[in-house]
Amino acid sequence: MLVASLSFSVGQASAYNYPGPHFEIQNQATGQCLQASPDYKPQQLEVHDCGTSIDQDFSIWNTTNIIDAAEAAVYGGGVCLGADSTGDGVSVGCGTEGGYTLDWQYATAAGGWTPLVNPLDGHACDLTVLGDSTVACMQAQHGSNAQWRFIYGARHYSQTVAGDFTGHGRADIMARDNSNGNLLLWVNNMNGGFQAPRVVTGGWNFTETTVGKFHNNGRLDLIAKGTDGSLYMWDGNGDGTFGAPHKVTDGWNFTQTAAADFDGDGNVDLIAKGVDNNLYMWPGHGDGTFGASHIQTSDWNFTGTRAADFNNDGKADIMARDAAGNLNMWLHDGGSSFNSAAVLTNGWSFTQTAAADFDGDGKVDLIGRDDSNGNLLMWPGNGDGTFGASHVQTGGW
Ligand SMILES: [Ca+2]
Ligand SMILES: [Ca+2]
Ligand SMILES: [Ca+2]
Repeated sequence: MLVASLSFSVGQASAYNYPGPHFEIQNQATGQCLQASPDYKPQQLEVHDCGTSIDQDFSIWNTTNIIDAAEAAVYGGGVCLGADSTGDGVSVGCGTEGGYTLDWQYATAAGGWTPLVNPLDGHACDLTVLGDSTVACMQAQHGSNAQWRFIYGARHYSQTVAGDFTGHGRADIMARDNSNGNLLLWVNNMNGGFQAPRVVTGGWNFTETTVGKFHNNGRLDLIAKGTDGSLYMWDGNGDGTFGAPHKVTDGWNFTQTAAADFDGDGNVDLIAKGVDNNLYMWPGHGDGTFGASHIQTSDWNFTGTRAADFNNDGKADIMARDAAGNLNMWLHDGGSSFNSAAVLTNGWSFTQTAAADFDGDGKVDLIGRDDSNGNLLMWPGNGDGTFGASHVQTGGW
């Protein structure tokens, strides 16, 4: 039986009116966050990597409603998280079309792991992941699979990517400013820091933002998924600016898009996870186009997939987080596949990760956002698939 209404009464909620604090809702077991699918009205909740979508940015509205902040600008009242929209126990959604009650209750202090509680009967109404990407609100579910938390704080940036966009030998950082939708570029200042950000373009309502030298001309290009579901490419000019977008393909129903040369032919390829949980690879042609995909591996139960040559053997390696919170690395086996995963570290509570050489020593480094405080950290690469101790690059990410 699905719960029809939940009362939202987090302690400080009454202090806020929309647009109050923005946050994401993260599952403890998977590390993934809820997203209000833009494809359904009323909204269906889906599960994706934290910080990867503008539709993961929720807000509190007049103390009782949690709304999709991204949709609020379009629909005024926003999209709430609420009761069952289909009656099939698989999806959870609510909105103006269904007349659902919009009340929620969040029982413990903000940031803690807890089930969501139904105030009508006192039972926990836990948002539980069913399958790969849908969510059910069910009673009497407990354990880490049912534990969720709000990631509060200065979640200012999303779509974080990195690479040497300006051709000066050290990696720059690019990310979306969630407050206004601008895509910003922080150029490496060659001294351990970055220049003040410059606006690359406005209206960056794209997801799956990925960078790669897809044209073999030494310039980094951008790839991203539009709100129409198509995948687009912006050819890089090599100076931090880009040409007009052109479509790569329709219907990019994939997540965790990453780019690197996986088959060793010198052309940058794409990998991404399908809704069937397979990890696919599209071989690049070196001219901004790609060949037909093949399944690289099945059962890709990982998040935050990133790719780069982490051990300096000239072959692209893969990094991703497993459901237990371990950060794993698959080193390229030199053929067309990968060695078995090695655990780099456990307790990986970082998102917005990007891999590039920031300090110019020829070894790929890593940046990532600490979800507990919004700091962006940097781990210098050792060039052998391991990393040195992290330092805080900046706060308020
Ligand atoms: Ca290739
Ligand atoms: Ca490698
Ligand atoms: Ca480095």
